[in-house]
Amino acid sequence: MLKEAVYHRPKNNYAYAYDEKTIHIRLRTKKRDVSEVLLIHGDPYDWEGGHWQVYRKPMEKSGSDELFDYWFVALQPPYRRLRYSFLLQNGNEQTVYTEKGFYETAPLDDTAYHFCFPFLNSKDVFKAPAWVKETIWYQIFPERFANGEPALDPEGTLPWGREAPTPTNFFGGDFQGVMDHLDHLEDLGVNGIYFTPIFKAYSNHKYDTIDYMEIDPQFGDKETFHKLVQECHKRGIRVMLDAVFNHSGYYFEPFQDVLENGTGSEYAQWFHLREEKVVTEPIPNYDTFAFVPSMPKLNTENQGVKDYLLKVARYWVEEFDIDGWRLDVANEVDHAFWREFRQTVKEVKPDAYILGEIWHDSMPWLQGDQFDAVMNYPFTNAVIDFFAKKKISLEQFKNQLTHVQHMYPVAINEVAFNLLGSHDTPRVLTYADEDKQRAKLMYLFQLSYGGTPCIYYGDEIGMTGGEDPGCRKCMIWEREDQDRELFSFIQQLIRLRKREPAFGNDGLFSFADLKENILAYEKKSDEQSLLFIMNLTSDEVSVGEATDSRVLDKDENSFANEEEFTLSPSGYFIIERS
Ligand code: ARE
Repeated sequence: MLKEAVYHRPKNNYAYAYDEKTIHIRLRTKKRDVSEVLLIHGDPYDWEGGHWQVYRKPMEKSGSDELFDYWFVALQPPYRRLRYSFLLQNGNEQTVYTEKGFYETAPLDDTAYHFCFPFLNSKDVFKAPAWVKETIWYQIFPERFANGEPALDPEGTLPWGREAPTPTNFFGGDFQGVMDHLDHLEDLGVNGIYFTPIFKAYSNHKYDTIDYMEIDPQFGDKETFHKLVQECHKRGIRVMLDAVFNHSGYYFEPFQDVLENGTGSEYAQWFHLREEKVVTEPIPNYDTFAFVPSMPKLNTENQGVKDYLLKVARYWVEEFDIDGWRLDVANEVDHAFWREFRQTVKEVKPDAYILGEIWHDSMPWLQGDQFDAVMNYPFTNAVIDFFAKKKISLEQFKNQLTHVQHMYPVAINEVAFNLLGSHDTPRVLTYADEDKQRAKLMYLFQLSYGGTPCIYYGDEIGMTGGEDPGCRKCMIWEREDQDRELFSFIQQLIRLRKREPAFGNDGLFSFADLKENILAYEKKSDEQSLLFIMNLTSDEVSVGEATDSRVLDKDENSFANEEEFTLSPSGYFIIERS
C-alpha cells in the first residue's frame, strides 16, 4: 500500500456536516491500491469499563481520478461528536490511518490519536437556498437579447444583428425586450435568469460601472426593472444580478475625483493608488482588473467603499426583490468583505443565492460564510474538452469529472452553477465545430447532471460565436432562422429533468463501465434508477441491456421495451431500470 498517497483532513471537502445530523467522511488512497476501507469511529467521551466504545462502518468507493480512489461514508453520530480513523485493507495487507500516522492496529486506548470532528453545530452546516437545486438558469447579456424600446437606444445603435459584435458597438437590447420574450423562456422551461450587469456603465457589457445605484438608461429605468422582476416572479422565474465589486468603471465619480486630485482626493483610499498623480498610460499606476485602465480596482478594505457596496448589495434585494447575486472576479476581493456581504444579503433575504465567479478550486470561499456556489468552469472545461474539442479521452474525462466532484462537499455540488459556456467563452456549437449531434449530447450530459445548469441565451436555438466578442451576437428572433429542433430537444431535456426523479439533483451520479469508448453513467434516487449511454465514437455500436428496462423514446417521450440497442455515432439512450 502506498501510504504517501493516503490523505484525509477534517473540514473542507473531506469531513463536513451534510445536514444537522449527518457527517460525510471521505478518504483518498492510491488508485487500485486498497480493496476495502472501514471507518473506525466513536464518541470521544463514550468509555465503558476503561474501554473506548468504537464502531466500524464500511466506506464505499465513490470514484477515481487519474491517480487516486476516493472513499465515502455518511454517518449520524448520536451526540454529534466524532473521533475516527481508517482501517485500510488489501488482501493480507492492513494498516490503520490516524491523525498521528499509520499503525498496525487501531490505537484505541487514547482518542487523541484519531481524527477529530469536534461537534456538529447547526450554525456551521452549509445551507444553500433549497430552490437553487431545482433551478435551470438562462443567462442574458442584456445589450444583445432584444430591443423592445428603440427610444432608449444609445447614439450610434446599429440595426439588430446586422453587423458582427465588436468590443464597442451597440444594438440596443433592453428590459422591455426581455419582457417581450419571457414566453420564450417559459416555453423552454427555465426558471432562473442570470443577467450580466445592468447598472449604469460606459461599455456595451457594463462591467465598468459608473453608478451602482442606477439602471443603465439604455435598458430602462427602475420602474421597468421592478416590473421585469415582478413579471419573472409571476412566471416562477428567479432573477440574479451581476455584482461587479472588484473594480469600478473609469467614469465612477469617486474615480473621476481621484483622476483630478490624485492622492489629495477624498476618495484616494477607495482605490489602490501607487503615486501622487494618477495616470492611465502607458500602463495605469493604480491597481486594475487585469491591466484594463478603465477598471480601477476598488479597495474593499476601506470603510467608505464597504459601506457603499454593502448598501448596493442590500438595496437591489430589498427594493427590487432580486433572488441572487453573481460576484464578478470574486477571488480577487478579500474574504472579510465577502463575509460581510453575505451577512448583509442574507439578513434581507435568507434564501438569496450568492454565486462567485471563480474559475479555479474555490474551497476557501465555500465554507458557508461567503458563497453558496461558484461558476463551475472546471466542469465546463472537462465537458468541452471531451465532447466538443475531443482533446481528452473518455478515461480522462471521467477522471477530471470525478476530481471535480470530490473537490467540494456534496451539498455544494448540488448548487454548483454548471455552465457549458458564457459571455466569456465561445459558444457550445462553435466549440463543437457546429456538430449539432455532439452539442446535443453535451446538453444531455449537462441537464442530467447534478448542480444547477445554465443555458447561455441563444444556445438553445443553435447560435454560434467564438471568443468574446464573437459570443455576444444579437439574439435571433426570426423563427425561420432559429433551430427549432434543437430548441425542442433542450426543452424536452428540461421537462425530463423536472419530471423524472433521478434526472436532476435527487439522482446520485456514478459512471458505469459498459463498453469501451461508450460513455455510460447512472443516476439513482430512492424511486428511480436511470442509465445514460452515449456513443461518442464514429462507428455504430450495439449495447445489450436487460429486457425489463424501459427506454426513453426520444420522439414520443414515453418508455418502450427493447432488447438490444444499436447506437449510431453520437447516438444515445436513456434507460429506466426496473
Ligand atoms: C476586454 C476584451 C477582451 C480582452 C480583455 C482584457 O473584450 O478581448 O481579453 O478586455 O484586456 C469585461 C468584459 C470583457 C472585457 C473585460 C475587460 O466582459 O469583454 O474584455 O471586461 O475590459 C479571468 C477572471 C474572470 C473574468 C475573466 C474575463 O478571473 O473574473 O478573466 N471574468 C469577469 C466577467 C467578464 C468581465 C470581467 C470579469 C471584468 O465575466 O465578462 O470582462 O469585469 C482562465 C483563468 C481565469 C480567467 C479565464 C478567462 O481560465 O484562470 O482566471 O478569468 O481564463 O480569461
